[in-house]
Amino acid sequence: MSEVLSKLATSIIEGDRDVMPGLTQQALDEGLGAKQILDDGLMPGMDHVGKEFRAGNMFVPEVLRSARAMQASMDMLRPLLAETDTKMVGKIILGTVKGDLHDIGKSLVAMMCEGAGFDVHDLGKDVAPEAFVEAVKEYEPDLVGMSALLTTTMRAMEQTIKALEEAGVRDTVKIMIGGAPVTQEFADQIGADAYASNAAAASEMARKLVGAA
Ligand code: B12
Repeated sequence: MSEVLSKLATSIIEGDRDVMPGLTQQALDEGLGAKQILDDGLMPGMDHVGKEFRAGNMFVPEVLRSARAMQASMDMLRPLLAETDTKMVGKIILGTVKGDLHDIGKSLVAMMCEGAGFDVHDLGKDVAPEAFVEAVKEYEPDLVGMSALLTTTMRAMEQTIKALEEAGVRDTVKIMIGGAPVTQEFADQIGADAYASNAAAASEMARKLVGAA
């Protein structure tokens, strides 16, 4: 691996946001393509962070720092990736369901999925079932991810799946759900395709669902 790519990976692991734009520019100046920088610099860094988080060696604040470091580089690479029409692993829309304002975990999932090579459309929080339906029609994603942190808003996940069914687009996507009160049993009960308990597991699951892992 070129030195600048391994520096990018290390800086993500260390959560050193400040050095990311400079290193990204250096990689571009050295003639590396945006996709190569993503695949061989950023993704190995985030992959390592995901593994450490799952092993209990890294915690949420550190993962957030790493994700922000990655974002600093992605902000520069995104337009270049779009320009060259680079094929990402897949497309995912994510949102916290209606009535729920908790978005820290969902944003973490968004950043890990981006680090895993997905084109991510984050719809934000308090997202109504109709807004999910509209987004599925507009972006034609492979995956829909829903987050809920309140036992009272978990029902909105079921309502969203129903709304997707009624709009005739349920079968065009895989649905993955998560959030502290959500369980695999609940996912089965409401007809979601997958559940993951944390952001690292979510990005791995997302890759599995699109057949990339
Ligand atoms: C921060 C917080 C808030 C903040 C949210 C800020 C924000 N921008 O997100 C504020 C202050 C706004 C808030 C408000 C409320 N909160 Co609050 N909040 C929390 C708190 C302390 C932390 C949540 C958090 O961010 N965790 C860290 C993240 C990283 O973890 P996470 O969300 O679980 O996400 C991980 C996984 O679940 C998973 N995941 C998450 N989403 C997804 C999605 C997919 C697709 C997948 C696969 C995985 C996945 O991956 C994530 C990363 O690893 C929790 C308590 C706790 N310790 O959990 C209470 C908590 C969730 N809140 C609670 C309550 C009751 C409320 C209020 C009703 C309080 C009130 N009376 O006003 C309001 C509700 C507002 C609303 N309508 O949503 C209760 C919920 C009880 C329940 N079971 O229903 C909790 C559990 C506190 C408690 N013990 O009572 N809250």
